[in-house]
Amino acid sequence: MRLKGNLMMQIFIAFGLAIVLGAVFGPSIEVLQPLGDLFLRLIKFIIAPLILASLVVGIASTGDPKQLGRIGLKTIVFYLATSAVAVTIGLAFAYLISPGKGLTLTVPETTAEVNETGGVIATLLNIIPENPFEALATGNILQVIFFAIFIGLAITLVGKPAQPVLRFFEGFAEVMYKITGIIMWVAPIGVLGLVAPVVGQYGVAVLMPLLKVILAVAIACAVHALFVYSMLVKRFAKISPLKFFKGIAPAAAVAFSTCSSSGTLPVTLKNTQENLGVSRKISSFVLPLGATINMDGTAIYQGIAVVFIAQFYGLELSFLQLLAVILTTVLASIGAAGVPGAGLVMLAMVLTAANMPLEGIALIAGVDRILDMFRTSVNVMGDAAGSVVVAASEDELWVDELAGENLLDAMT
Ligand code: DAS
Repeated sequence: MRLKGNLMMQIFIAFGLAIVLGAVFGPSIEVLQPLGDLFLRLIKFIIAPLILASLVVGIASTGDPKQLGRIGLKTIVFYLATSAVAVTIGLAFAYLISPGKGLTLTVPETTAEVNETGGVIATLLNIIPENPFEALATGNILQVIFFAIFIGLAITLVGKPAQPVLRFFEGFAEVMYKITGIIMWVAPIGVLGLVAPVVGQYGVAVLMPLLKVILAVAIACAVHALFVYSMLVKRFAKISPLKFFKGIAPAAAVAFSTCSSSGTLPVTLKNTQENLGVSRKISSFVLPLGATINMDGTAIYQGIAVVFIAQFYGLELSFLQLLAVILTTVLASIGAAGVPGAGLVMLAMVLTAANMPLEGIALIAGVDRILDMFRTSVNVMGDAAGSVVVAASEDELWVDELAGENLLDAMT
């Protein structure tokens, strides 16, 4: 079942309704929260089996280790490069808008549990699962990817005797895609249940002092997506930016509502395959990797948050400190998981690396959920742009064939 335009329309109507209900009923609108939690749990429960099945099939369909290495390298280079550009855009907008200048804020107690995310080495080692079934049970995306790659490669090495195993995973993947399609019917209700309580909780009084930060993050995210991704998909995949953004809109909307790149994965997989023509092999490898190690929106947020905190405390950031911010942000995004609030935890690492006061986190933690909506949306669009560009470079982008179908679809 294709994500038809009317589903997108329903999601946008749900957004509008959520904002109105949140503004009118305030915090009491949190009665809708269970609808959001229901949707979030539904898409989370299919992530691990969906990635396992689609990635095993994807790898086994060629199982060429050389191609796999090439795809992996292209993916990682694309993600690190766009994250470095993103944090630089964030820093630029922070100096342009100066959200921290002349602000008087009572610094609330630091409520955010700022536990360190592992370093890069620990993160890379942690990719190898000690128990693959535990990785599936706990939804450890990177470990599931590792497990799936090994199974896929081993199926090709074993050859004919392993065909029943491949057939099983092919059927399992079809079943998981069908379940994803069914769950997407709940998306509009889920969006309503996730967004309305957030709007109801943040009265204007809370938002006003930090409105400049929210605007800085929103504008920088929009500029990054509209310029960087448009240029990349047009230049390297010959896809029109309008088609790209229209194709990935459902996933961006789910990311905005759930604040979880990993949670949005089933929708990102579906959108890139069905609307943008990315092959299952490329999408099921590049997207789960991106949901974990690629966070352009978060990188933008780090740049803005660091400058905001420096300005609030009247600190001047040296060039070396800015360089430390860029490097730590790019590396820290590898270690951060695609879950709500990951960026706030990363901010602790970035502030420490830039020798800045950790208390600054308390200044911005209050509106983190709103900032997380923008950054997660861009994270997911960045993952999708990566899958489109890598697929095009591997000649596995079938957008032309899709064009006819989409046209037909549009006419029905
Ligand atoms: N919510 C995170 C994600 O899912 C991003 C962040 O917290 O910065 O990508």
